[in-house]
Amino acid sequence: MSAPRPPHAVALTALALLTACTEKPAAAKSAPVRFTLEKVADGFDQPLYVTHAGDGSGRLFVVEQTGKIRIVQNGQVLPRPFLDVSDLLHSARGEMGLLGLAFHPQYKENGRFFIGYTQKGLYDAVAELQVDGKDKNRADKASLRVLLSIKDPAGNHNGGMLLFGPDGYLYVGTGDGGAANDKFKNSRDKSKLLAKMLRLDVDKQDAGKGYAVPKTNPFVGQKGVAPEIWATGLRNPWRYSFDRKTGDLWIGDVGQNKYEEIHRQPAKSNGGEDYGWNVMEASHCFVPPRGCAQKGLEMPVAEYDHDKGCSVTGGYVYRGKSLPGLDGVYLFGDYCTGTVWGLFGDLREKTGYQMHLLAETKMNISSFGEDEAGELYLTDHQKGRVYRFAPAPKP
Ligand SMILES: [Ca+2]
Ligand SMILES: [Ca+2]
Repeated sequence: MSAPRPPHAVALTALALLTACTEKPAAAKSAPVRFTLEKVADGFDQPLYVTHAGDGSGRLFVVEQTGKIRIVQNGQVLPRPFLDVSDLLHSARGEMGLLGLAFHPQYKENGRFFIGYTQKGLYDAVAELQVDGKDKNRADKASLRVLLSIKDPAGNHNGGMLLFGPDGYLYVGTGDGGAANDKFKNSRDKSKLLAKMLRLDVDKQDAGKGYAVPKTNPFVGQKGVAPEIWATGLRNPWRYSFDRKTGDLWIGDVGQNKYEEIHRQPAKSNGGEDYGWNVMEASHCFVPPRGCAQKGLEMPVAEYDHDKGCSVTGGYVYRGKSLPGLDGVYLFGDYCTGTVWGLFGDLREKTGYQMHLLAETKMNISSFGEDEAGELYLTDHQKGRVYRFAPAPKP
């Protein structure tokens, strides 16, 4: 997420019909993909994530940057928030605030969930909480326990996304600290937890830590390397997701001056990838601007330049039922322009995807999200709304 856009962003048209324009459709996806963005709920205060608890309740949980988690049940926003941690935030301005939420894979049985936020004193924090024992629509705030707290040198690039992988481990994306150009030199430094994807076991605890390091993490045992690291060379992996069918990890990494990028990590990866920052910005040399050392760096699978946006919001490979034309398509968007793109083709191949424009929403797309059934949503940060990708009405 980058600087918020001015509040005059154009509203979606009344019909809200966004017919996908697949200019050169891939052979397997030759039919035009028609969908609409259906408003699910509004009145949120800077929403930046929407997810579900995986407990069969059908509830949606909407994260507000200013510190509350709200529940949408049967189309209604419950009056009382699930949680309010606004008093724990360093700030909710710019890129700081309550930034992430992940429910434990066994949430239904154990009531455990995790939040990512900018903690007082400017730390990037991960905390665990429990649901209230008597009220499933309330968290027990007194249960809050900080697992991880990383001192952050600047107010931007704070990561914040939390996500459980198919392996049951928690993936924690961290920004490079902030300012610009990786000024704080975190991206190339494997002794630092910033500018990384971390992988934690939250079902165990190592001595002196709020979590355990999985023994299969790629740098375990290497001198001078933080064993929490799963992958390196990220600038601000603001939103990422696992394909619920293949287990591939898709990372939207926010760029600096010129390029926004998407990385795909195959499900069979053992970790240790270097996603390039700050040697490269997307597939272009950054330090130095020409002739940079590219050996061993992973290239993005998709990118766009700043003529088309300013800050990528990573999305999801669509695996829902309501839009068969989008099955297996990776959707993502831009925070500033509200553009939504899709990657079509065989996404398990290394290259050869076709990137197509799907919609020009004019929204400030702060996140995409899924419900339990795999239906896809997005959050409009400035207007405070949550939308669902739904079939378009018959013409
Ligand atoms: Ca920062
Ligand atoms: Ca990269």
